[in-house]
Amino acid sequence: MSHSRRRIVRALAERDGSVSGPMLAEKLSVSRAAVWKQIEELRAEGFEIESDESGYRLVGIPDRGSTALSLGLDAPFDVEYHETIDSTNRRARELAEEGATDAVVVANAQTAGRGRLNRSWESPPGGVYVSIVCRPDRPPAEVPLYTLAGAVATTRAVRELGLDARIKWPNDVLLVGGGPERKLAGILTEMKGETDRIAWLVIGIGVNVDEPGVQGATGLRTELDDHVPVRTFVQRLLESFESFRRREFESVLSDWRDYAHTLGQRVRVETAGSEVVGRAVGIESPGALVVETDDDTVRIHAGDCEHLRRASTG
Ligand code: BT5
Repeated sequence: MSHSRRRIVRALAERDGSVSGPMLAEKLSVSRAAVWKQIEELRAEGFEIESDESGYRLVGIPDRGSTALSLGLDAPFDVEYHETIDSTNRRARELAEEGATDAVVVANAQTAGRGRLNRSWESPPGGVYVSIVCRPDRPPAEVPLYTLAGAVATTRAVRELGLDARIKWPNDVLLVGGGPERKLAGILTEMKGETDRIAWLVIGIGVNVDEPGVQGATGLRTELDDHVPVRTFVQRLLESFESFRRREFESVLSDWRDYAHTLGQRVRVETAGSEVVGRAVGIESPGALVVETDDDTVRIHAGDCEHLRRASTG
């Protein structure tokens, strides 16, 4: 099934030229008929595979599908792909409850995508909707660091496409050049905690490709005016997230600061039941925004942030 499909496509991808059916069958210890069947299924997934008397040759990899997203991915995630799903976070939570770890759910469209605080996330077809399941052996208080890591990983992947992406605290990825702020991506982190450690964590990332029809939003295709290499984009995002897990996780804070759009701005932050207005001056572990108000310095752990206008630097 899909495991041998992945091995076949890997064997084809490793070769510039063609690979014969018998050679593939021997390499994978399966029958030639099984190879042929898997090649047909790969074609149905969108892989372009030419065949002639010398064998099979891979000439095109699709942007979507679990086999395509797994091919060449340098991170240990098991990818589950859906053309359409209600919510990748909902499915990821289900997998987490079943015991999964290092799993990723990816969809082309969502019918009930969710934002924070039960808001909805518009998820038209052709977007990037990704939810990562992991089980860090860390205290629940550190969860915000993982949200920041999701934002940094997303920002980095967008910047590699040549766009000047910036982060608005805590979890929005914006494009700010050439006009007003435009929201490109958002992150929804959900978790189950035990007293002293995280049981599971789901980091859900939505990146618009086309404009989703939400005021103030934009998409990669709109900004790039070009084909968006969705497969490599998702892979770079996952690899970048993985690199934080391998490093000292606190390093995410300095990367976040490098990409932050919020720092140095006058902000209004709405928290549960109150509002803080002041100048955003820093971020502290595990993700608190430090705001200087007229008469105090406050640390905000959760809320909605609005950029008012650039603070004067004088
Ligand atoms: C977020 O919430 O920004 C988190 C969005 C997370 C979506 C991903 S997609 C994969 C995974 N599966 C899910 O079901 N969810 C996650 P928040 O900061 O609360 O922002 C939500 C607000 O952004 C909405 O109230 C709208 O105003 C606006 N919005 C909705 N859809 C949008 C879109 N596609 N692009 C930009 N803004 C949007």
